[in-house]
This record gives sequence, C-alpha cells and structure tokens, in this order.
Amino acid sequence: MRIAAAALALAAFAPVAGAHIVLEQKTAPASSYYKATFMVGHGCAGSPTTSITIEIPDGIVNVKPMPKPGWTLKSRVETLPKPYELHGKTFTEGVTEVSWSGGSLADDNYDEFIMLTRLPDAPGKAWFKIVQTCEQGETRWEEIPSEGKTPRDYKAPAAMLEIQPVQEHKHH
Ligand SMILES: [Cu+2]
Repeated sequence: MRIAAAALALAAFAPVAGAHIVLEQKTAPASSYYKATFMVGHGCAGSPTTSITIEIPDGIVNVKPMPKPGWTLKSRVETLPKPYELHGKTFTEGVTEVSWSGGSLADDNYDEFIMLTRLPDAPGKAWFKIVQTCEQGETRWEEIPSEGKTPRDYKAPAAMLEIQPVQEHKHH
C-alpha cells in the first residue's frame, strides 16, 4: 500500500520532462567548466536505446566526452563559427557533435552520458539537440520552445542549459 501511494505521488508531482533526456544540472555560470550529464530515462516507446547523438550548441567549447564501457564514442570536429581562446591559445576547430553508439540501454533501465565543456562568456539559454536511436525507431529531441513557453510544453524538447551571469567577486 505504501509503495503504491508513493508511486502515485511521484506520478502526480514529477515533471513530465524528468522522463525525457535532460541535463542533470540545468544552470551553470558563464565562462566556467561545466560537466554536462545527460540523463536518459527511457527508450523509444519501450524499445531499448542503441545510440545517443548530441549536437553541441555554438559557443560551448573544449568538449571532452566521457567514454562509456560497451559504447563506441565518436566526436565530430569541425571549423567553429567563431574561434575561441583558452590559456592564451586560439582554437579555430572544435567538437560540434558527440555520439555514443553500439550499446543497449533497456527501456526500464537508466543511464547517463557525460561530457566536460567550457561555457561561453555570455549568459543565455543553450539548447542541446539530441537524437536517440533505438532498436525500433528513434526520438529527435530537437524542439526549442518559443517565447513564453517552456520545454514542458513540448513532446520532444532539446535539453536546456541556462548559462547565468558571472557573479562579481573582489579577489584583490
Ligand atoms: Cu520522456
């Protein structure tokens, strides 16, 4: 009885978005190193997930994906729309897409796909578009909410990260 009640409470209060592919940490300061953890809560209409492909939003750089045992990791490197500087070096190329494939994640299991990134100096919302491929079918998490709407208003929203202004500290 208690388990049933708890499950019911969860169903009533958990945001629907929690079951999609979302970032564990949805806010982070500008100009910081950010560990993006993508939470995969289900497959495609019950079918197991066999690959996850994530498009890196413009301005998010120095992308270092974490390898996963049982999955083949691939990064696409391209000329960036805007070069960036880190540690006094200028980079004109960078990772624009990351994929993990060849694994199998059952619909009733949960897993995380992780990459280290460097966030841009400008605050604002960044949207990671994700293609989830399954044994049967795929889901394209690509919808970007229009003004006044939130990811919850959509069936397959892209994963959102809110890049926040850097707090001014006096260090000296
Ligand atoms: Cu979902």
